[in-house]
Amino acid sequence: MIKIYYSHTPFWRAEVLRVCLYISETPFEDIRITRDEFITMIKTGFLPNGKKVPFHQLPVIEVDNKIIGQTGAIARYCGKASNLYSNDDLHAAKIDQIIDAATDITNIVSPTIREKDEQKKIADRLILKNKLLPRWFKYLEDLLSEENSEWFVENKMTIADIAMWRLIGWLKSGIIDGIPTSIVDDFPKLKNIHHKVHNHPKVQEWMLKTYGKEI
Ligand SMILES: N[C@@H](CCC(=O)N[C@@H](CS)C(=O)NCC(=O)O)C(=O)O
Repeated sequence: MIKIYYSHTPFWRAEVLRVCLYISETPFEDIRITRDEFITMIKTGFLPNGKKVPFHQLPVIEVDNKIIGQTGAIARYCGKASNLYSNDDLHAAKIDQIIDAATDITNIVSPTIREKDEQKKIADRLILKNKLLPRWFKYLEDLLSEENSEWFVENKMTIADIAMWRLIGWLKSGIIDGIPTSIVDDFPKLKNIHHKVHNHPKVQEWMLKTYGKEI
């Protein structure tokens, strides 16, 4: 059985793994790491159960006693197990580019979360809000227009849509100071993907069961 190790948060990197397995009713163990355990893991590279984490980062999955890291790689593994990836190489690459875009977007937002200088944080968030996020959202919106579908790939929901659902959900949640809840409002196709995944009955069931509320 696949084991997923991550903090008790619905961040997209882990949530794409959990939710695709949950939707497809593929059994998995959802192991939540405490903050102290996470900090220890970063320092030592070991999980509380003594397993070695390859890049001192989470999420990781464990399969047949092997720990594997890197969100893209493990999202694909779980996507294949869930039948929410693709057997077609071109479709698979199109899914991959969305997962990699989610990583790129995360990588422009995360430094502003770690920023200690309040003035710089405010300035960086303004650039995110006015320039960088709209730019990335436009790229994604254009891909959706070209695909002529409500989904990123193959006219069906895949891990690409699930990853973007949670990434967008995070960005428009209002918890990132300076990033308004309206941040995707000018991108209707992207907004629709969030809406559709969000309202998937199994996703609703997952959120209520796991977090006691919609996220
Ligand atoms: N390249 C990794 C990055 C994962 C990552 O940055 N994870 C964060 C938590 S969301 C982490 O473990 N940070 C600790 C660190 O990098 O020291 C991936 O794609 O999975």
